[in-house]
Amino acid sequence: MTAVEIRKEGEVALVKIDSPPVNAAGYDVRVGLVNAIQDAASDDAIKVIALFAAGRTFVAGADIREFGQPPKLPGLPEVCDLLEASAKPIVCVLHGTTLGGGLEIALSCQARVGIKGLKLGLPEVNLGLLPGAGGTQRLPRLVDGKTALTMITSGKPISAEAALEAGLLDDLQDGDPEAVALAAGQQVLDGTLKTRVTAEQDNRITADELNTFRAKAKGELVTRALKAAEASSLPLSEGLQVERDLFVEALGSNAHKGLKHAFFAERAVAHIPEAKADARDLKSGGVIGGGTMGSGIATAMLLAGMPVTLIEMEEDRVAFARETITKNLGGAVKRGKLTEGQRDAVLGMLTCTTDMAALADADVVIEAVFESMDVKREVFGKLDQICKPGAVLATNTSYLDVDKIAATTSRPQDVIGLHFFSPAHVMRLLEVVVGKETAPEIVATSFRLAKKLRKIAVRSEVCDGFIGNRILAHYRKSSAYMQLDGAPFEQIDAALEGFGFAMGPFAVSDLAGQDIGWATRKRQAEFRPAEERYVEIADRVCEQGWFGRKSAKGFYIYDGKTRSVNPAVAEYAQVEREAKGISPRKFTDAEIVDCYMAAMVSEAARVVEEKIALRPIDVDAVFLFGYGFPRHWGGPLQYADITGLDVLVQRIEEYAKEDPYYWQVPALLRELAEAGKSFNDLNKEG
Ligand code: T1G
Repeated sequence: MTAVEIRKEGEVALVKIDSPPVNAAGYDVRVGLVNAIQDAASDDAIKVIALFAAGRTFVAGADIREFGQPPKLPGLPEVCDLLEASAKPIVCVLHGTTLGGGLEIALSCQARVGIKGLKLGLPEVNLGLLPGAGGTQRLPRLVDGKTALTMITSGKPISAEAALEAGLLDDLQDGDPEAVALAAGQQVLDGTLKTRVTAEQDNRITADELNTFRAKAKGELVTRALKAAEASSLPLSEGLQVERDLFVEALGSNAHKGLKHAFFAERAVAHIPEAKADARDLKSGGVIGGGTMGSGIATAMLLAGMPVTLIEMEEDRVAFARETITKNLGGAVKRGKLTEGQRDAVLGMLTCTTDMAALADADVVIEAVFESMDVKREVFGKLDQICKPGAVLATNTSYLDVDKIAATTSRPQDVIGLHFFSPAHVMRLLEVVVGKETAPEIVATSFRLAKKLRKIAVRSEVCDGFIGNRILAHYRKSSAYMQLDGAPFEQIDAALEGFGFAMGPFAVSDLAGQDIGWATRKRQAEFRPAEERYVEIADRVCEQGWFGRKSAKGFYIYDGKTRSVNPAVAEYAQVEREAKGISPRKFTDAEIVDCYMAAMVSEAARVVEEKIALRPIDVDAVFLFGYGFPRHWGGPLQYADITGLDVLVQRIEEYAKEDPYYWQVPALLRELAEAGKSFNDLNKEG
């Protein structure tokens, strides 16, 4: 199949791009476009060219997979220049999600016709880039400055209606792209559809608009995009050169590497060994437990259009669950995601009861009760009796052994872990924990459920804490060790927020509730190896009943919207240092980040080594979509590749001189470093 075809209808040359899945402007599409335009140009019978695409969307951008590869000419800028210079008018018909390089192709044509449902945008900043094929120069010549600058700096798409109003589209039609293209070609011929050469239009960004956007610009990415847009006041060829230089600069940035990796992480995790298994029906759902997690899971199912039966032990808990779900849906109304009418209709699909028999016909049942093995095994014993054959029986445990839970049923092959993250109707990550007996169809069905709930599902084997919490349990210790060794906890939080985390580890534990970590530490105390360092500061805090935000005091003191450091914490640290003969030392922010990240990478490497995660990119996805990992770093193992695996080995060996038990170089990390390979090489092996 050729990526670009040309068909001539009278005086109209129909040029069709057909390169699934999203007609990305890869090398074949670019060469195909050049050939087609030159063919039409040299055919005297042809008076107008109509460009459109097959499939679900017009060009959704440059081919992101080509970035970082040696450039293959013609590049997209050259293709756009050719389209703009065409002596015969080119009308471009846009449908689906016309983004980035796809919109730049359209901007270079002499007229644009949209098809209803179309979205148009320049999302390059989301990839740590900026439009690199004329978007920052040609867009301001077709629409007002504010619209242009908003699209370039926000990366957000606009609707077809807004594009028509802004003059980006010259017409908006309904129907099949090819038919619309032919009609548009004839309208150009009969003069009912006006054409114009973008290069001949004046730039419409004003100095005031530029200053306004500069004043509110956050971060290097937006500042760079604004610098390019500013050059649109120059003659087009000069402005294009300024844009190109800034684009090449961005292409080499770590932020681009991280954000590109994050883009593919979101998609790569769907490639699982069980993908081809027959997924089962998912019409209705059941939830056991109406606490924060259970109610959140029920809300996510309702928002996905699934009727839900929620079970609670007592009537007052039943009422509390319905109230919580109603509040969750109220939030969606406030965010404009749902109308009040839709909320009421969705609530109509909810049944809350104490009668477990009501779960008999549910296609999937998710247990979200108290995190105790005994309680969960009791629940699964009952589900085994009640649920219909073939129902998916899932546990939302965040730590416990899924195999042990499955073993209480006569159908362990139908049991799986579905680990949601709080709030479950908002957080995008879903860890799908596959037990020894879990059938491939149940895994495939769980990934289908995730897609239905608009979650990013990541496959995990069974281990204590699965992928995310296991790694968290390890690297969190490093922040406690640094605190005991002299770094004030507030400095640790600030250093990691500077690195890009939305919140530092101490603020996160205050938000989650210090009592949860305390209970875990107490549960683990009898199993803690003697050689493992243990920091008691957090225990001292909890002994005061200071559990964080929920008690307005933890490591921080919370007074309304303000937060201040709890001075008692530094005293507990000093007392423990003196007791253990530790002389405090100063840490730089960089040392704090290096240490924290080395701990995260260490355990992440072990999770890949032990095949708990399928690939390194799966670990990255877990942290990007469930643990607030800064997207521009692409995840802990992408960070490791950017930092250098040999550098991390050296760092861990350095730290091990002080604490050889906690700091051990994972075999996989050493192996890759010695072979000069990266974690991304393992992703490619897939
Ligand atoms: N390049 C390469 N592959 C792409 C791609 C792209 N631009 N867009 C999507 N794919 C793959 C994706 O990895 C997946 O593959 C499959 O297509 C389906 O995607 C010079 C520099 C278009 C809204 O940023 O936002 O142009 O996993 O699962 O949910 O100025 O894809 O099946 O193997 O996401 O329906 C600018 C990126 C590029 C748009 C469709 N463009 N794509 O969403 O499907 S930079 C973008 C999207 C640029 C120029 C610059 C979405 C979508 P696989 P999907 P979807």
